[in-house]
Amino acid sequence: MSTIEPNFQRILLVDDDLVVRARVSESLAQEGFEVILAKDGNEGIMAYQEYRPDLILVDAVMPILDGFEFCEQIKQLGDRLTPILMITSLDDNESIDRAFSAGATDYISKPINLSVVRQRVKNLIRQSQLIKDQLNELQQANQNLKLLANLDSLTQLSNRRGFDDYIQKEWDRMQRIKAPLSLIMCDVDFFKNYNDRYLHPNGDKCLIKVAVAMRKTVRRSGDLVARYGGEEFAIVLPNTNVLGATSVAENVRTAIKNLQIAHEDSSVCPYVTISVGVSTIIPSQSNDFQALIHAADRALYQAKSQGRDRVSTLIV
Ligand code: GH3
Ligand code: MG
Ligand code: MG
Repeated sequence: MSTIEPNFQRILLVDDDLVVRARVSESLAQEGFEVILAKDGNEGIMAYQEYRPDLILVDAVMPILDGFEFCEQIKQLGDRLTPILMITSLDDNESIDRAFSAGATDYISKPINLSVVRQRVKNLIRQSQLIKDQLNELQQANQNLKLLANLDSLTQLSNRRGFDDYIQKEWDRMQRIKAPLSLIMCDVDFFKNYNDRYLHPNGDKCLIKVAVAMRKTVRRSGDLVARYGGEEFAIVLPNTNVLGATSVAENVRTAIKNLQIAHEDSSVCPYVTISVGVSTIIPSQSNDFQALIHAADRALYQAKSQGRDRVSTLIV
């Protein structure tokens, strides 16, 4: 009948009564649970922190730290999930109310009926396992959403948001290790003409091919190729000096040209080409990554105005 795997479940039993501890723990151990014992609230808190149980059984009335205060402390430690089963005296309505308001999940009354304990424990563990599974699924879904939110749907590259997150992170990291951070900005030449001649859906296909070629060319782990917007791409190269970055930029420019995507309305080449701006900086506190973007943009503008299909470099 039972769907839970008792062997993997750990129960913390906090009770000052030696007889209760012995009877309950023996009964739960027979069900396959691992039982951790504590004889007062303080010991219970320490055992909780050490063993992280799947369920807590706690007596309401104990010396030093009672069951109600124990519950409150567990909640203060940030645990909202572990079920707490409080042991109260029979027909003590006030204790039952206090147990719930202190954060207990359920209660059982003394004198303890062992089969009631076993059933309640199994039910609560099953419920909490379901909640944990659902939380895990939610966390996974959230993570996937976050990844999607940083991804450009056309090219599957990082989008502007992913780029911003990444360059900020690498800016901070390079500042700490005092290493250069390089940025390459690429822009497809005469792309408006391309769309006009070959139509927008083919423009999209062209951008996908460009993106794939860039990703194939920029292979070092830590490098990030992003779609900066429209027909502009950005490549972040951490720990890369200006010589290295310029050589990557040249490789990318050549790779795109070598795709030989026909572009009859380009005045620089019969194929699709890109213009590329490169900039390198050793991050410091006196400026931020916008300075690097600005410099790479200026270099790109230079490459355009000097005739396109070329790389231009600017050191900040
Ligand atoms: P330049 O050589 O100076 O860069 O000229 P250009 O025509 O490439 O520059 P401009 O900025 O005038 O035009 C960019 C074009 O890119 C215009 C826009 O329609 C096109 N574009 C931007 N995003 C997309 C997209 O997602 N798909 C397609 N097919 N075209 C896009
Ligand atoms: Mg542009
Ligand atoms: Mg362009």
